[in-house]
Amino acid sequence: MFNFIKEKLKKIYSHVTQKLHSIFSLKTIDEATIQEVEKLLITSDTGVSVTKSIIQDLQTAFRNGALKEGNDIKQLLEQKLIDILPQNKACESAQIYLLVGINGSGKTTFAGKLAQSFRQNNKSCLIAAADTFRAAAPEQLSVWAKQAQAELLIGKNNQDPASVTFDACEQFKEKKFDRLIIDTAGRLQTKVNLMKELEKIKKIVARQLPNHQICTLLTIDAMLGQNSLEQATIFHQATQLDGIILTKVDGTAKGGIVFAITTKLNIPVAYISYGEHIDDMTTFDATTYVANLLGDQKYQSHKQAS
Ligand SMILES: Nc1nc2c(ncn2[C@@H]2O[C@H](COP(=O)(O)OP(=O)(O)OP(=O)(O)O)[C@@H](O)[C@H]2O)c(=O)[nH]1
Ligand SMILES: [Mg+2]
Repeated sequence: MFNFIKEKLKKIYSHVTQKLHSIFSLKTIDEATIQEVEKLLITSDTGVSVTKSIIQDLQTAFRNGALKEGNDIKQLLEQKLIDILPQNKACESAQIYLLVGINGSGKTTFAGKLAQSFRQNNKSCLIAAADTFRAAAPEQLSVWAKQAQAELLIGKNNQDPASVTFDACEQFKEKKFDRLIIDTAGRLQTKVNLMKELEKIKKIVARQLPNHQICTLLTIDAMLGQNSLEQATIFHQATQLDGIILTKVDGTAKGGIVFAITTKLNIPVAYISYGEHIDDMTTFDATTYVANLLGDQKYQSHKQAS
């Protein structure tokens, strides 16, 4: 079933990019062309208010004679999309990374990828398995930790996640690690007690490691589109997010959600996660992201490439 949805999304993706490309190659354009762009932006989940503002700018430029052909639309659209995105300065000097998000949004996978990127930068890393809820979670994390050559701290079955975090902070200090990644259990934003648990984890870190910057990152599954806006809003209220990790960017047309989230909540996208290989991640760069969205470039999974 899931594969069916995935395939369907891939089809929408290629439909959007194909349509955009045919618009960009037009030698003459009219108001209807701009309406077509509007439809495609909405399809890719860019959101109504962002789309409206972009379309107004395109219409004004068209009426002033500044847009003559498809390529002019492309240039302006590209620039507008890049300008909307806030600069990615999230977590530049953080040592502690707290990963939060709904079930299955890609936290554990990203924990492995992040640890790998630290290793590549010669930073020693401890990963805390603060998901003590799902029995298979530590095992899954240990596979990633092994690959990234990171140390892993596993809590006891049903140990309070805040208590695992406490132990991790102690070990982090004692063994003088450079980075600490805390992987938490997936939770629905509507579960108040589970959201409070995140607050508790943050308090422990702030108390145990007061001189270290903590970066709270929310994993957003790019395939979920507009639903993610509500998730981000509530997680932000509960935990004061520093950045978004957009996951599963491989093969979806729903990447437009980034514009809706960043404009509404003013939280930067910090990372892009785009596959199941440990190297399938990158820090967010607006120009590359927009090129990817418009189909000029594709985040290439290392798995497919090898
Ligand atoms: N294609 C693709 N799949 C991904 C990506 N990130 C994660 N996945 C897959 O999505 C599924 C869920 O990923 P997890 O990392 O376990 O997600 P989680 O947020 O830790 O899940 P819970 O701990 O259950 O809340 C797994 O099958 C992953 O292989 C990605 O960037 N691209
Ligand atoms: Mg997990």
